[in-house]
Amino acid sequence: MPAYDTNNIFAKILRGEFPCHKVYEDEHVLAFLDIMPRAPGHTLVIPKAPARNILDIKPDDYAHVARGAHKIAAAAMKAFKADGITVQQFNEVAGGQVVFHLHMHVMPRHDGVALLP
Ligand code: IU
Repeated sequence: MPAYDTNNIFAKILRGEFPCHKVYEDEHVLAFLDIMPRAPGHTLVIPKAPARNILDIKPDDYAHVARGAHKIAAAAMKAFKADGITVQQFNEVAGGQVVFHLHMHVMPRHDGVALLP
């Protein structure tokens, strides 16, 4: 597996070198709106720790991301009057990953409404 690339776009967002629409931040994670949302309120939760994906991250750092997604899911249910939430996380090219800083997708869902491709 390739090494973590400190110039990936989410690393730049963490360093404040690239803008994002921030939804939540604490000591361990940052959450921001996806620029190509697959559903209204589609949010990405990323660790502040430099980790390429689940194959690279320390278990405690992954737990921080899961905790962040848990918070965002509850808030998004209310904010978007959602009927459900989809949480997704892709790893390596074969696993559908495009940006190589670990991120969890949190997508509010509504009955009968499909995710955008
Ligand atoms: P992935 O398959 O989980 O790695 O997809 C990356 C996601 O990051 C995808 O949903 C993009 O719309 C999203 N994204 C973003 O929010 N901001 C960016 O500057 C870039 C990608 I590049």
